[in-house]
Amino acid sequence: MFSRNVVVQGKQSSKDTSFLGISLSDHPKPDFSPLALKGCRQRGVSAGGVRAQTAAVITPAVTRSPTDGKKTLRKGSVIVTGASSGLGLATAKALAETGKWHVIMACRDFLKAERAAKSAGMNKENYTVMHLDLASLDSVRQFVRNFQQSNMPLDVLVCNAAVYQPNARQPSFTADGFELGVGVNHLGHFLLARLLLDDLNKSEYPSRRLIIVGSITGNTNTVAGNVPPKADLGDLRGLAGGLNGLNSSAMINGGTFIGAKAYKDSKVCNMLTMQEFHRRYHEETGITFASLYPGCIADTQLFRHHIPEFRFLFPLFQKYVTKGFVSEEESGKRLAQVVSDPSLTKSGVYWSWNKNSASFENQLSQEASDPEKARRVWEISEKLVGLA
Ligand code: NDP
Ligand code: PMR
Repeated sequence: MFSRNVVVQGKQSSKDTSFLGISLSDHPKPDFSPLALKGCRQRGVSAGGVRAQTAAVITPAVTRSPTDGKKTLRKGSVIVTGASSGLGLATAKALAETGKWHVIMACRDFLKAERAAKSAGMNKENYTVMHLDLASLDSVRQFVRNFQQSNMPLDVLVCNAAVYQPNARQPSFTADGFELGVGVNHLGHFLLARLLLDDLNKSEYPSRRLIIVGSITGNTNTVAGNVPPKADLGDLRGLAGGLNGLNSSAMINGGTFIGAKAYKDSKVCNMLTMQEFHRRYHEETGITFASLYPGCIADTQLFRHHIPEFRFLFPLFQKYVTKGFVSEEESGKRLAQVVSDPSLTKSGVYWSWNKNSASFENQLSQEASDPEKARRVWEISEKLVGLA
């Protein structure tokens, strides 16, 4: 069902800094401008599915110099959702600074993203801001069309954006009527990733990756995951009912609305979705599917809806009590590693980092690694976003 013109996949050692013997530091200055790329390839995205390609012309990832025959790898092209602050911005900055990546910052607030990139010192030639509001499926589809029309290649997609409403007493909803936390964090990203899978598959880049940011707080096999309210998707009756709070609950398990639980449930969906992608598509596409817990970045805007006292005390608690605190900069380096490190090509993995900031494959909770639940979340989600 799934065909790819070129499959370039290799095993790398952890010390390797090159893909297939191609120097990553030998980049020609890439030109992703629409004019330069126009006509580089044809597109074949079907409604959320991936379909066999017909004579697609691909932006080559590797070119050989006509004079000395030396191979060079073009700049990688990576979409990062929610790159206007916190982890997303730090990751965009870390990748852009290498000079080896062009970052498409997929953000709902264009001006905020531009300002953030500027104040982070990102060089204009290393990023493009494109509008994406994950709280609207129309916006997700429009983003995909815009991206495809730009004719930029897609080598890595990072689903990072999130909302967290710990103090909301009543649910709020996306444009399509889904509870906001799960609607943005899971359903918007689910549609985005499905629609862009074909583009990832077309890329000739040596390592293509789809990364969905998870969290420790969705994993009940940890202390953090046992702080109430705990994640629990139950029998998915609320999700199956559309999370609209009218004829169904706004919560995945069908229970009463709790903002913090909606966020944690959405993170479980993120981690289940990554694994389901892996099971369905890794073997035939070679794409690496991964999730991660970047550490507790306790001073990001994720906590903007918490009371001021919490925002003051939480970073101190994480720094001095749990010692789980990481800076935005450090977390950005971690996610950038999952995007580009040649040693992190293993698919289906949930990455974490130890006290020395070394990455390791972490264990997910029973619920966050339940294949039957993952399949059902996938099937219900594709109905909700209009793919099935
Ligand atoms: P931030 O609030 O700093 O960043 C979230 C980003 O998501 C912002 O850019 C925000 O845009 C964007 N966003 C929110 N809603 C939408 C939407 N409807 N459409 C498009 N973009 C949207 O939080 P963090 O950086 O902390 O969070 C990033 C990721 O890290 C999340 O997936 C979170 O779950 C995860 N994470 C965070 C941890 C932490 O300790 N902070 C720990 C574990 C995981 P805008 O700037 O316009 O608001
Ligand atoms: Mg948690 C023991 C380690 C640990 C870690 C690594 C985190 C991470 N937290 C830990 C423990 C505890 N937290 C304990 C013992 C408590 C009770 C005092 C506690 C409380 C707490 C609150 C109220 N923690 C929180 C909150 C939030 O509102 C945050 C949250 O759940 O956001 C969804 C949060 C977090 N703790 C973390 C991390 C990473 C978060 C936030 C972000 C996230 O998971 O995305």
